[in-house]
Amino acid sequence: MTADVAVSARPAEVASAPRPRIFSGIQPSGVPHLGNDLGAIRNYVRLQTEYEAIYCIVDYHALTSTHSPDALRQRTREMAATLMALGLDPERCTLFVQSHRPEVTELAWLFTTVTPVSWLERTPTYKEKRQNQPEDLNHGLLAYPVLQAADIVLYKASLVPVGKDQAAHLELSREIVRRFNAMYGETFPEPQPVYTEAPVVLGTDGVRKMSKSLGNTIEILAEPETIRRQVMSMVTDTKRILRTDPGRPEVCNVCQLHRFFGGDYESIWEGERTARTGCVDTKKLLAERIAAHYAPARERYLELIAAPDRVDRILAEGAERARPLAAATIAEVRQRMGIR
Ligand code: AQP
Repeated sequence: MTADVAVSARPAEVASAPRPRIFSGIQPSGVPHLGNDLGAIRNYVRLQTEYEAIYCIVDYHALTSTHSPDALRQRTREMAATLMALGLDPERCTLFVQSHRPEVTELAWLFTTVTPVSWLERTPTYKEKRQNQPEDLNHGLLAYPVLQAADIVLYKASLVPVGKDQAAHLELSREIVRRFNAMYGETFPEPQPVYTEAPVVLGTDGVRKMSKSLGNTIEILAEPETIRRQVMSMVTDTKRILRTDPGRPEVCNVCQLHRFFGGDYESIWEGERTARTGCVDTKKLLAERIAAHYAPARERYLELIAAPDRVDRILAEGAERARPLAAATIAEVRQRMGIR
């Protein structure tokens, strides 16, 4: 089993030691939602100062489900603008596009040769895709976790900030790495996931994980009116029928999300428990707070997306910065595997 790693401030005595390396990838697959931010991006931002942070917009992965070249190009840039708008600082971290460091495809191929197909066939995401999109069950979907393992260890990262939905993939990355190390000698650290305080954010349906493909998202950089509409559509405590019924904040997704917006969630929960407030009031407040919280990021996003050359330059610089790490790993792996 994978151990959850709590990552916090590094003590002063180790602050001068080389910073451990972290890596995470995010798909350029459309509009960012609250699950992405609370579950992963907040940790990207938090960890970029204390760790050597490498973040990648994984367009090769996105090709397993996006077959529109224009959409992919546009979304890749939009995701870069989103991450920077939410707080990634290219001076502090390395941010680039996966395909701009194509060494990753070589490492992924080399990893396919140590990865049993049965491991890939049992991944939950693959099983789900086999069920939901039999018309486009491409090889990339099966090999997705191999490429993901290559993404992480190409840079010899040991920590990976992700949401809990990625736990099975991460476990598979660890297995691939263990197997490689056993066959060819100790080469890679086994990557560990790092979770936020909200490792699984539920969608507006209050039951399933917030996810674009399920259409149950709150789009954090949307106009306030869209955020309001999405929050107002949220399912609350299903046992609270009448306005005068006491609510159960522990099971109400709206109340849970209040934990992350404003420091007064306990008093909001008390209002629900005593029926002093109704679900509609609590939702309106949440919508206002989410919109206000992300308003500055939305402004930054609009500025960045209006300056595509600047975004592209930052991404190109990030890919250059990653080059020596990728080259060194590939040279080492070739040597170990007998590729001349
Ligand atoms: N609901 C969530 N709760 C916590 N973390 C989440 N993440 C995604 N949804 C939640 C985390 O966000 C990071 C980026 O994920 P991704 O690249 O898989 O992004 P996505 O395509 O935006 O995720 P979706 O919406 O779930 O996409 P579909 O519906 O296409 O599968 C990851 O670290 C992920 O864990």
